[in-house]
Amino acid sequence: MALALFDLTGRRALVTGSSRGIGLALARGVAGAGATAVLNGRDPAALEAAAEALRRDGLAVETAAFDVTDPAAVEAAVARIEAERGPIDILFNNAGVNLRAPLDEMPDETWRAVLATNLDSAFYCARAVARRMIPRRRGKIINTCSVMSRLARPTTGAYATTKGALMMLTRAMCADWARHGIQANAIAPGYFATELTAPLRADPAFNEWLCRRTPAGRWGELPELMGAAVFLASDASSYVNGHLLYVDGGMTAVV
Ligand code: GCO
Repeated sequence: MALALFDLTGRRALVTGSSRGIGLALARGVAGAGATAVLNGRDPAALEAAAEALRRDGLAVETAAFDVTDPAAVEAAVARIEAERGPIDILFNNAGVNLRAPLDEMPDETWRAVLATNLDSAFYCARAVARRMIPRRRGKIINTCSVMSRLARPTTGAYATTKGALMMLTRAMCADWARHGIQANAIAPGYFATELTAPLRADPAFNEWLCRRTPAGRWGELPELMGAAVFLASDASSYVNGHLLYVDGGMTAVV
């Protein structure tokens, strides 16, 4: 009985920013639990390559290339997916960039780019999908937050600000949409081995600090995010709303 709660068979999950990294891991996780994963990014070729990798593992996957920072493109893409393929039962707002600079050196365009990709996109995508979930009286929205929803470090001011805001947007989605049968929650990763963190992993001093600062004593591996994704995307979390689930090796539990 309990395992059936995690079964995503027949569900469609749109995962923004999923041609690589955390987004692709989230997509692989929910597809592995039976969902059809819809991969999103701006580069159709990169999307197709990622989709092929999942298909080779026998997973159900579709692609939808659109710019999540463009509200008109988001609305058109969501409408097209629902019209041509079926309802979006699960939305992962995962698209994100981290452009690092001290705040006093950060150009306007860098600040705007990080806020648009990490925060505006989550609002645009959630609004478009929730408008269609509300009449169905069911839906799952999972936002990719971060340990930086609560913690900052030098040069990550724009990124940390968006992840803190995304934590509050998750709670606001709960406030507005829980009554409609929608659960909006967040996964807050710690430090994982991805392209986005490659420069950090290449720095011996940062590596040494990270392994000391993290109780698990190591970087996270992408498959370690899949369980949280399936849990928050499934009926197993039907009474969980507005929650930030840290997957961080214990980092936010200690000083
Ligand atoms: C950094 C890292 C972090 C991680 C992740 C941690 O510059 O400190 O890029 O931001 O990417 O967000 O959860």
